[in-house]
Amino acid sequence: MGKYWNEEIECMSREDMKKLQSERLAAQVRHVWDNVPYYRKLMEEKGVTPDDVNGIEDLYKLPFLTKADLRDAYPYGLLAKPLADCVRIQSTSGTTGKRVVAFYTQHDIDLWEDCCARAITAAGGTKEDVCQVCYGYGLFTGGPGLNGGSHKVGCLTLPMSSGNTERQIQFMRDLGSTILCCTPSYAAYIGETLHEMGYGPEDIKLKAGIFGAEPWTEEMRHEIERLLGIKAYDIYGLTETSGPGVSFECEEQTGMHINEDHFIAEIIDPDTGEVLPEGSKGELVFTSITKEAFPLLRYRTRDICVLSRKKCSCGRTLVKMTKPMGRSDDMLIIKGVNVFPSQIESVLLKVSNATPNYQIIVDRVNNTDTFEIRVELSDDMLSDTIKSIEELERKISGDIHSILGIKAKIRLVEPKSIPRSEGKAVRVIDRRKLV
Ligand code: DLL
Repeated sequence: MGKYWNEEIECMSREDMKKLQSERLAAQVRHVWDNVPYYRKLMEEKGVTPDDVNGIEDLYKLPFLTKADLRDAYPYGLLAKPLADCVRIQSTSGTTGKRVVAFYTQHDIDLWEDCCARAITAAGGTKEDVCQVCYGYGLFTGGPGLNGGSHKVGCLTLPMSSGNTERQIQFMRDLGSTILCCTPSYAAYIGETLHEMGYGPEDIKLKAGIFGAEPWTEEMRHEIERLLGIKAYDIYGLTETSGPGVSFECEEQTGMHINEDHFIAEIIDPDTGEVLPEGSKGELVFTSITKEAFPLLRYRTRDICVLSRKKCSCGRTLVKMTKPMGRSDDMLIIKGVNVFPSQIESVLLKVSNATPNYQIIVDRVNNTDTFEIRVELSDDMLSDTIKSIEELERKISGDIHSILGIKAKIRLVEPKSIPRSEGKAVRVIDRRKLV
């Protein structure tokens, strides 16, 4: 096996790629028109039919799809295949409606895993490798996606999931793991723990890591590379478009190649929706042209980045995206989990004696996210015993954990102690420097 997983596609000429995308787009538009009443309605509202979309030059005619549409159509409204043909769901954290539930046929799983296999190959992976996957398994797409990609490449796959870091290191040493897949913050934590246990890069066989699902800086890349003695590659994706593997980094480490045979990328102005020329910074929009069960057209990711077609030294011709430079909505990614302030608000509103005055404070200490929620007590709670205040803290903490799957430190504070704002409330203080 060479340096590409699928050389024909990854190094395809622009002309051939456009032709392939155009054919697939036209077929995909017809597929959703025929099978998804929700799409048909959106298209009718915009006065466009499948006959109007013959190639990628017609893409702009299609309506955008947003998270709000996913919410409206939850859970089955965007399904384009009979449920009997679907074999899997994956999902993001969150309460009903905020949660994204994506459906896959076996064909969709194969394509997704193929995208992950490209990423692993680009990081130097072959069937000789031992690939330790420490992304979460379960509803989160990280574990299942990289696990499937690793199988395809033929690596010996260690389906570790996250947590129990000393055991991770023990397996890494005993089984000679050569590739590590996890969030960048967990990679840094594994690196620190390795050193705390008295080992260094010379005591492990790791050569590469494939890290994504959350923003990370070049400084963090260098730190992880130093701690673990590896080359660290970025990988990007989102549940809505299948999961990790929408784009991946090559050895040049200057952005992620988008798997354009499956996803057409556009950059738009987040305020006006206008399509921006190549090289502009704006919101990334994806159209999935090969997925059967949950094919999103012109899906607004809310991730802000830049696309580039500058020639890459790796030989791939797939367009590259920069690391996401921020979001055009208020979503935070804390410990790899997508968190909307409104999810926290909905928990507080259900808990009596807490007020909906709150502030989320996020920081990164030793490469690990910290997550604190300050909540104002109501006046009548002030006279309560410490015991009942502690109980309230525990209740909020438990509810947040069950919705988001991560723990927050809850601090109950005096009434009126959270600064009031004259405009939009400042709900989030993010002290991490991620870009
Ligand atoms: O995070 C899928 C994934 C798993 C990607 C494993 C890479 C590795 P979601 O939980 O739906 O899916 O979150 C998607 O995470 O819109 C970005 O804002 C952010 N994100 C994903 N990858 C990166 C990255 C998975 N490499 C959201 N750098 C996306 C920065 C990333 N942000």
